[in-house]
Amino acid sequence: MDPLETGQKFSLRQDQDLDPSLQFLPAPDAKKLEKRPVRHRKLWVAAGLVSAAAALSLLTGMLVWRFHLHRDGALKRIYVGSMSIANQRFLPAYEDSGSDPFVKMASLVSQQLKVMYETKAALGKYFQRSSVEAFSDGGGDSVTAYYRSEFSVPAPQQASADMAVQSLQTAAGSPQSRQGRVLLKPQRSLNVDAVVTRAIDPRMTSPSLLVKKSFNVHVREGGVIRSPGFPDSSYPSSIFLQWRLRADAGHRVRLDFQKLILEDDCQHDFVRIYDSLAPIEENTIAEHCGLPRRSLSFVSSGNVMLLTLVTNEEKNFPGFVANFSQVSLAPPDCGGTLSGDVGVFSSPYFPSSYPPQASCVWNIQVSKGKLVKVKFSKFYVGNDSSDCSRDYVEVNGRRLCGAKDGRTAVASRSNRMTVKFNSDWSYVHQGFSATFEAFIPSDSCPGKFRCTNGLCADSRLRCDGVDDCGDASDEEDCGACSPNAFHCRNGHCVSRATVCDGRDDCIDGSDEFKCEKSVAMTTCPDSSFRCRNGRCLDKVNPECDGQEDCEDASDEEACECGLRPYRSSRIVGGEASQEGEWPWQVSLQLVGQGHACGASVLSSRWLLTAAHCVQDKGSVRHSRADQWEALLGQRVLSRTNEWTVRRKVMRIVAHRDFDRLTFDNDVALMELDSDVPLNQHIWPICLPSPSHRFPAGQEAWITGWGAGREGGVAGSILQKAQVRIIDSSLCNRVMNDEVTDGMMCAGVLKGGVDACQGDSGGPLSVVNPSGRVFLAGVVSWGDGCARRNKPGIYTRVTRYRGWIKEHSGL
Ligand code: 4AZ
Repeated sequence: MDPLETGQKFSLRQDQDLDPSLQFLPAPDAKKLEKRPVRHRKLWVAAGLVSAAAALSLLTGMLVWRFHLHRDGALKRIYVGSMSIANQRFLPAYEDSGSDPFVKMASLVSQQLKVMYETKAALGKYFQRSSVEAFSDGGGDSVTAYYRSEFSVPAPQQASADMAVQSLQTAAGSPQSRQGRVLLKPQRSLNVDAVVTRAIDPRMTSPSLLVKKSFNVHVREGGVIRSPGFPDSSYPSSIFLQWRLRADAGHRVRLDFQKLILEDDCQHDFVRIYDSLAPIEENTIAEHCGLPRRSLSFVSSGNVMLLTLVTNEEKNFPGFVANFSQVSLAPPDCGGTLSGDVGVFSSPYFPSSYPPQASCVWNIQVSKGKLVKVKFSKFYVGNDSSDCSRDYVEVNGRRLCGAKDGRTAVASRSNRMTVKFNSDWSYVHQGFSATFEAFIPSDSCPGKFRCTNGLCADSRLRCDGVDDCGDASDEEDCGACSPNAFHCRNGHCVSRATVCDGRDDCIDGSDEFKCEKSVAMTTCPDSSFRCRNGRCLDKVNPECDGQEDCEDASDEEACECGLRPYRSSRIVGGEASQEGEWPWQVSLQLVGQGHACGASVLSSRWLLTAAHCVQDKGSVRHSRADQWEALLGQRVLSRTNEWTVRRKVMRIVAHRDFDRLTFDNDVALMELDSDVPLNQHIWPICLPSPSHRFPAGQEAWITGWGAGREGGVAGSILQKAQVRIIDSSLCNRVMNDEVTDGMMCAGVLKGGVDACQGDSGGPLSVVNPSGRVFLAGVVSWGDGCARRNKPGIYTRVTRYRGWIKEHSGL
């Protein structure tokens, strides 16, 4: 099947209106590539090279001429635009570019454009042709046309041509809009209300784009769009695809990306979303590449949206899958009167991005005698600028914009407050979520710490070494804890009454470390997940599964881990891994000696490895941080590249109860000397909660540069192999009862697949049903490698979750 036509629920129709000559380059003639007898080979090779070079230069020349340089050194300049036409009713046939009404209307629009361009000296003489690509229902009695116009402009005149095109911009009601109407003979004229025309993004007309396709999608019934091949193969290179999404009149288009993983560099591969059916820069809603962190959910301002995908480099990335639907034009949460002494409100469609051209006003009124405080728990509104002139929130006349942390708050001087939200034409963000509450001026922080700036901070965050107020007033006067307070390991002071109450009051758990079970009343059973507020959940593996199961959402916190940007996915019995397949894999290297052990990335600062890797052996001081370097983002050890990161190790924390004889507690943390950038090649793996279950039989992956067979040598390409978790009592039977509670077994009992020397410290990775990867184990030991009935033994990470938190804060 054509990979460009897979996975689409809607009917695909390739538009004819894109330049057909841009679709495919001629395939090489296979016969010419046939082998010749040996004695003539040199001659043929020489002749072949000459003719290939000639053909190549001819082809290059033609392409350059075709796409850029015309006869007189003029450059092809393409503009795209939209035209709003009043007094025309939208016909369903306008969605079909082959229909008569479409063709007739398109011809009128093209004529109108030609006349418009001819009014400008800097344009008329260079104009070549226009093509109308689509129409949409403009609401009321109006139709919007989307077009593309080609000019052949001498290089020095380009800037003036761009300006002339911009000066054609008209808006409804402006004096120029009437000009547009009288340009054609009255009986053939279009009543043009507004015109926007802009130079097209040059990345979309690059001569290297071999395939260009357009798809028309009506979003009424909802459905899915996938990039070609998703999720089975990576998307092709050198393509330009666009999906024109239309909703019914009186509705908006909503597009929710479930996954989007493209190459990091937006100059090469990107998706762009437009609040229009033409790729007009001014109507850009968002552009994304790489692995975006924020919400990827968009709503249009009207009933159309354009999604474009441009790819360029041949690289191995999965692409995207997105759901589309339509929502009613009136946002459910845009302005109104808010009364009562406490409440919540948010930007339209939050947590989706707000639509362009939105404007909402909330009037908050609390009881007489009280004041209003509005606190923004999330705030991503436009870009930070001094005047906040584009997208902004205005509170009591003061504008806020940009990204703000959850401590942004504004208080009123009366019992009323007005909050306005405004978004402009382009580039949207996630928006805001806010709470308001009434307060009595003298006690503005009931039960909390009052910061000098008027904000209220959780009392438990006082003196924790972190500026929680924003003005650091919660970190002032932080001496020792008062006599009746408990001193947490992280420096917090909490009430002694909270020690061993089953709640993590210190935030680092240290008030719950040394508690008798009977005292810790709300400790959860081993099998259930404990929310931060102490609630026990019976759901299996609720952490980072995309559903908030705890009231305090603590099961979905810190869940950026375990995602693999690349789709496809010296170990014995393994195979070579692909670029970016195991972005948490680290090579721990002894200075001057090279690779010695594996490790896993837990964060931009911390790695997890095996304690036995960092033990001193006689005069060899492997426990010293300065003996080690960590190599991250690497696949082929001998070949570093632009994304490889080498870091010195600042600190090693080996488990103090590591037993050199039994290998019990074989776990160690390494702190890097500086943060590493997290990207498609370096990404943390998820740490499982203590209750996380990895049942026997579950598939897991081992990875490393260790020996390819018992007694063998280390390899250069990162190897991967699939194993299964093995039941502990069965494992103990075959391993002479040497497997402790802090260990787990994985492997293939019939032998042949295993970790081996040099893999130690590396990850045993388990992929959960949603594709997120958890660190089940750390490669620890075994009876040889890959022997029958001798599985690999791994440090059981769930057992050390508290220890990791205690020593790294993660
Ligand atoms: C090692 O020496 C080693 N078969 C690691 C894992 C295993 C054996 C040896 C498991 O680092």
